[in-house]
Amino acid sequence: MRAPFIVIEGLDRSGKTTQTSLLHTRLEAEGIQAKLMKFPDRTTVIGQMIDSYLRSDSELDDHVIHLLFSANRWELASYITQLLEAGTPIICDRYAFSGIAFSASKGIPSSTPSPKLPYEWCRSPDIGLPAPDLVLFLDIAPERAKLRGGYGEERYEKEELQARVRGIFQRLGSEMQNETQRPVRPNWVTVDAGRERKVVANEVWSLVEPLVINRIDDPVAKL
Ligand code: T5A
Ligand code: NA
Repeated sequence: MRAPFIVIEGLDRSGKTTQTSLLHTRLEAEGIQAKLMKFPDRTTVIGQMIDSYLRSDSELDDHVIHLLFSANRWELASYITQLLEAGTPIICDRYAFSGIAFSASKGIPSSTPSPKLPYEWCRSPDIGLPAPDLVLFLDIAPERAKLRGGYGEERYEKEELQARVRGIFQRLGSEMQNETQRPVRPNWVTVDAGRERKVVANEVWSLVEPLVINRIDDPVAKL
């Protein structure tokens, strides 16, 4: 038996950091020490390059930044597996799904015939990473997210791009529910993130609690 790997995904300002931290506190209150993680992890050497790019302090080729986001996850891949096997649940704020959704959304406005980075290309660098046992997708309309604090400060926080990102997240979610040939099928649950913090937190808790209590029988799967 091992601990579960839970990922919280969503559009910018959907409340991922708010919800991962509420979940972490609730687990603590239940006497469960979970590990909180976040991608991008801006503290590593690769993370600092990502941070500078996101703040528009530096420019990078679209392929390069995509691979850096993935490399930033690979930096922590074996640590993730070790923690889970040692019995520590992981609550993770964004993961490979953000990587695919944001990069594959580049250059798809109606003016361009095809995306700059094909979807399948975007998926490949993350193949083999530890797979989460549950993905909670915090869904919110970009026009509502925009009304929340801090929106628009970083590179990708533009309504049109966010709408395309939402479409790719939805595609990822439905592929995960439908694909049978892939060895892993993380459970993908869409949560309405347009509601009050506490209401969202209660739904998140109801989905996470059984995994944490029952734990996981299978070894850590791979994306
Ligand atoms: N990215 C990321 C890639 O392109 N590739 C990748 O591989 C990865 C991992 C930075 C960018 O990087 C891209 C995606 C992003 O564009 P980030 O560091 O996770 O990613 O971004 P942050 O700026 O830290 O976080 P977000 O903008 O995504 O915000 P959150 O975490 O979703 O939202 P949160 O909790 O900070 O809340 C935002 C505001 O809303 C309020 C909060 O108080 C806060 O002011 N709020 C609510 N208001 C009303 N009702 C609620 N229910 C609310 N919940 C929160
Ligand atoms: Na965040």
